[in-house]
Amino acid sequence: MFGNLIPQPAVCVASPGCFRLEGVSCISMPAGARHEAELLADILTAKTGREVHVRLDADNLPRSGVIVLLLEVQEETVNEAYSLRVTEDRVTLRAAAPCGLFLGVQTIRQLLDVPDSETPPASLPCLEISDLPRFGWRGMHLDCARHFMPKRFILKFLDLMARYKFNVFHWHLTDDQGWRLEILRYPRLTEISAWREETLVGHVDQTPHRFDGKRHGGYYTREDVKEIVAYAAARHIRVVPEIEMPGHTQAVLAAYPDLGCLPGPYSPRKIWGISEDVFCAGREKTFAFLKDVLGEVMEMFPGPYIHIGGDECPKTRWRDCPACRRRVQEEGLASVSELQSYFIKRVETFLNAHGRTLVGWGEILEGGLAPNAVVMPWRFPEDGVQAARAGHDVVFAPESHAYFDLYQSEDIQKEPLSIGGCLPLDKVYAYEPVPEGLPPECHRYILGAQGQLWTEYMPTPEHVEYMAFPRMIALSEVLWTTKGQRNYEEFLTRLTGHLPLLTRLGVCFRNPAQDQRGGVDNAKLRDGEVFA
Ligand code: TNX
Repeated sequence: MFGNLIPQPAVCVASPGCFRLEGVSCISMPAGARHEAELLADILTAKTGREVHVRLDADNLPRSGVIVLLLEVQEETVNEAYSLRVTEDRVTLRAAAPCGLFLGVQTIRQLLDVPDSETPPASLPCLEISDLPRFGWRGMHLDCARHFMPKRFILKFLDLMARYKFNVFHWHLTDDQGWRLEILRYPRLTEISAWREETLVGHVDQTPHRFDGKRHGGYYTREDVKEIVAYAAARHIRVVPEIEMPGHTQAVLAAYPDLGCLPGPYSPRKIWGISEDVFCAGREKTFAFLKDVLGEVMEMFPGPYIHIGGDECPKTRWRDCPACRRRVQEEGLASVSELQSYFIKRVETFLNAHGRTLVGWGEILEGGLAPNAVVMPWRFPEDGVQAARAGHDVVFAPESHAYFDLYQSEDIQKEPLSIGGCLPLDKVYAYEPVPEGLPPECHRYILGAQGQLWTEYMPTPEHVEYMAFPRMIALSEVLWTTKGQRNYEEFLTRLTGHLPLLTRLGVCFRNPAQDQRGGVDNAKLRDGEVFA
């Protein structure tokens, strides 16, 4: 263990002395790393109040007060690896790719933001770090369908992700309760599907249901998406949009009832849980709509992965639908249940033809996996074992260890209303993504894992932060640091050093030191009120 770094680097050797920022005259950078160098310059300027210049040439550098960034292609290139050497005269950050430099800059940023007790202010301790992540997919999911989250919060969230070296933002944009993405060809998605008349108050299990009587909604324009995707890219975070199908689509049917099995009318759902109203798998209209929508999604999101949901799709409507039954016959399927995999495979063919990879929740295994799909198991780790054994990439999103909508303590009277269950910090930290029983030759298919923020019971950004922090900080170490290096007690010590930083950043976190929330009036939350 060294200092307060989270996630802990692979190798870190400390030595006496420090590098003082006040003497920094310049940052030397290679062509291709201007962005990372400027980012570091901004960080240093903010710390010292003095402007730091970046320069391209590495010749005639002063003897001291220099920060050097280097891009060096090594034999076995790991893009996210970096090394950092701090001496009293010079800081040298090396990587094979700009994203490695970016991650190294995050380490420097954290050394300054969360200093250990021995390092004087505005200086870096002398050390040598050699670092690389354990997993390549270190994700955070955010549900903006159940509750719309403003753009400024998405940007703040991305920034926090970057500080803890997350690199995938899984953006849940559509669900029964709302559609959040502007689609030019289907304006009713944002006129109708993006707005619900009112929202359930209290837990869905408490009956009779009560409602708030307030219209809720919102959506992201193409301009918003462009800004968010660029903001993420500048932080080496990949955005994976999720467009749900065939289930979790009631809000779409409100605008385009022709896409359902029944004539409707439908409206965006006001309560939580699973709607039986799903896309009709029999009519061609559904697939034409999805091609158009996914076509626009691909224009907005340049990354390789498109998440199509695929979870929790009841087959009730399909059973009684003449079009669905005809499809079952024509395709020679055994039953309407097989329409699920028929649906996903058809959408995959379309996405693959456009050079994209389909990602879906564990249920896409039902009835046979689409040939090139990435599977995201959430209920059963065995889903991941099955998929990896069949040569499919897997990203775990386990309900058991990474659902941040669960309570953070057993003492639920002291916690804001949540969906239920309990996921305390130590359990997140103890998570092991590679399932037992997976043959070693299949380990390479485990791309990584991610934390989930389902927002049925999180109406505001502050509430999301409360549920995410510090659990996502624990997850960051699970995904970055080797298993053998993890130690919970020692992690808690480092985490304590991060709490003042979170406060400075305006993050409404749950303080793990006490069994109560840090700084916000709990009673308000229990009454379903929003955070201040
Ligand atoms: C299950 S996980 C869902 C979501 C809910 C979540 C609540 C998954 C793929 N589907 O629709 O929001 O549980 O924890």
